[in-house]
Amino acid sequence: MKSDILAVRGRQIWDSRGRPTVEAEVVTAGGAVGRGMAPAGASRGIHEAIDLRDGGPRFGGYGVEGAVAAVNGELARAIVGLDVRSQDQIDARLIVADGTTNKSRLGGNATVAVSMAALNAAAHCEGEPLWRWLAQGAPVRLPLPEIQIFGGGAHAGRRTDVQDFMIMAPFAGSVRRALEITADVYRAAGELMARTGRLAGTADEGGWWPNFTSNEDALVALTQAIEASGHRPGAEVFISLDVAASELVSGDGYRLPLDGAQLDSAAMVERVAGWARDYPILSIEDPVGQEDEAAMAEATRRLGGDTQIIGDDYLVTNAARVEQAAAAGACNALLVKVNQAGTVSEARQALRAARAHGWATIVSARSGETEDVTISHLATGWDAGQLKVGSFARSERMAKWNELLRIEAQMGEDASFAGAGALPAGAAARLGWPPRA
Ligand code: 2PG
Ligand code: MG
Repeated sequence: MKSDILAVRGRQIWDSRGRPTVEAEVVTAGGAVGRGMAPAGASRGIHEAIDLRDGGPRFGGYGVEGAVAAVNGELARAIVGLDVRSQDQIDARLIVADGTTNKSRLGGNATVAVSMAALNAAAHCEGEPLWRWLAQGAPVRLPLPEIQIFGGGAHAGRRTDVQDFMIMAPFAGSVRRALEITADVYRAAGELMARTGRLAGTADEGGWWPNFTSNEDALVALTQAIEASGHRPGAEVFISLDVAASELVSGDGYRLPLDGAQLDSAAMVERVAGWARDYPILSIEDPVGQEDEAAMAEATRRLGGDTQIIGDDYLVTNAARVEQAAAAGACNALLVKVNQAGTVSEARQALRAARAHGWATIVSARSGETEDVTISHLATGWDAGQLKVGSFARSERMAKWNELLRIEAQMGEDASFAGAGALPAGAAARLGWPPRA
């Protein structure tokens, strides 16, 4: 059959940090080709699929020769001959071929590249844009972007303790408008940094390098930048934080060097709650560490009624972990990173589990990225509601935002923007959503 997988090819390419990564191509008997490129995290969860590296002296140990060999050998043999449109079956074969619970033998970077390549080949085979192939005729919305303005934490030499200072424009009405608003805020923030003698370049994901005296100082600057851009903070533009608190764990508490603070779990929740009270914050990711479930539940109880509480390192795009979190009352939103799971199908299962609990879902890039735009299609075709890709600079980021503009154009008159409707119910209600008839 034309849709049968004929060949799988793997090669080493380079990511946005200049480190090696895995690219895979899947070719069908009918000549359809799909490509997938593995991204890489810097602030990784302990339960993520393993990013297999060669170690040793070459490329600082970041080599991926082993993972590439797995693509060309065992993984290729596992899926050649399958119908490229049967993603579940393909991914099941990849999982069995690896044989471990965390893809540590052949590498989550190898399996995710092959899985995404097969997905793209299936859409090509059907002659459809990927988002439409994924939607299978169901109505889907363009995602609300979550875009970084200052990048800190593990992505900027730990110059702030909080990792991502982002914005959201839930009332923008379209992706096109949301990106225009973001461009205004990003520019205003850069000008503010220059004017105050704090401009020091950009961080790993393209956000302005954070030159601040405290974490709160960054919140003040971001609120000022939103104001200076001409868009109203707390009315049109809101702040979204990724605290990435697993990176701050020290002893049995949290160390925030920039604030000169050592906090226990309760005080950490208190600190984040204080920021949420004093600034127009609509969303908070990983407010506490991945192993601090009781504190995650407490943060959700305190803040989740009107704020999105996202689990990233804590949930690692894993359906079973979503179930466990829901039972514990922790989180009301899931970050979906395909490479945390290692296959497209497992990531989709996690998304479905989150949705079944009424949670919001945010498809996300990693801090190490490539020009691969698959996630723009996943966020749309899966109707995830939100997309997080880092900042508004550097082409590995802009490629994803620009792809959303193309998808918006393909939808034409039917284009619908998720906006405030993408948020968990309490956060949406705070914004007056849904509007009363
Ligand atoms: C995160 C991501 C993206 P990393 O923590 O959400 O910002 O970072 O890819 O380094 O895990
Ligand atoms: Mg995160």
